[in-house]
Amino acid sequence: MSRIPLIIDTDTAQDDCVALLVGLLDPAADLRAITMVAGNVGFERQVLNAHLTLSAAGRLGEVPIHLGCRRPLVREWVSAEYVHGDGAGGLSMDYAGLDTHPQHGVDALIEYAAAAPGEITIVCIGPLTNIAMAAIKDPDFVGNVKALYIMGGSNNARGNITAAAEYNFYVDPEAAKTVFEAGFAITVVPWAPLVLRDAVFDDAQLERIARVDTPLASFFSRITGTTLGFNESVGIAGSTHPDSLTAALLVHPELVRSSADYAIAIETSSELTRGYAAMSWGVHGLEANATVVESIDATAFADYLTGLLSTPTVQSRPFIGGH
Ligand SMILES: [Ca+2]
Repeated sequence: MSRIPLIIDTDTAQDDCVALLVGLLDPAADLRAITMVAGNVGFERQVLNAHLTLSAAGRLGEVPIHLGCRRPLVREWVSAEYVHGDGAGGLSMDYAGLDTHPQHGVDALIEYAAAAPGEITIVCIGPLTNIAMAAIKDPDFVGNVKALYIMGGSNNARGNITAAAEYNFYVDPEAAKTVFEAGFAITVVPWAPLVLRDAVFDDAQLERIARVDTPLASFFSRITGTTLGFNESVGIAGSTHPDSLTAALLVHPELVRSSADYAIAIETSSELTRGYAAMSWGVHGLEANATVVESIDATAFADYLTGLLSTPTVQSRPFIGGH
């Protein structure tokens, strides 16, 4: 079986961790590196969450973590800590001796892509700052990357951080605009309606995972548990899995039921609709620049993640903390 080479560009909290598990544990995935971008929770916290996830997968120290941009291109960083807490459900471990890679995340993206032109796909599950910076810094970057799988925006549907905008594009709209105008081959996994309809795990599904008697399933239950109260407060009945879905669709495109080409543009000048992704579906005379996933096999996706979490692993280091 040929494995799919990928890099995950992440603001590691909650479902980002699950997306990392897809890259780390799916036999069809060849996760070459993790690059960190400012997003969900504090930057250093995100790095710890990545280490925790590598440990949960029994792969601590095996995949390099490169630190990327610590704030958006133009704007002040906007936290989502009110949603995610620390992003790891209060888990901790002994971090002694754990290092991140000395090379900057933007340079790492450029180098990995240049070393294997046309082969590497980047799964982008945070604000697009690092990707925009790489495209600005190296004119060959766009051509060297095989594809971007981007979690962001909504397809003519509601946002999350505002009525108009989804968090990743809202935090760094200038970066998102740069990326969508750069000429990458892009697949988009939008927040709504796709994730809200097809990638929410309700109580029954979460209980099914909790019954999977593996350390990974316990890790999953712990890190997703913290957002359930917040989700309920905003009318979402369960845990949301936008980031793990994005990684899963790269590795298992058969999960996609329908997708279509769109012309996507990002709003950067309005405060009211900051970060809004206008997704034009082909009737406005605009040139398409992305494929948008419109529906997936939700049952197969839930089965896939449940199966992944059934993987027997031995944690690299034991977790400290717990209920
Ligand atoms: Ca994320």
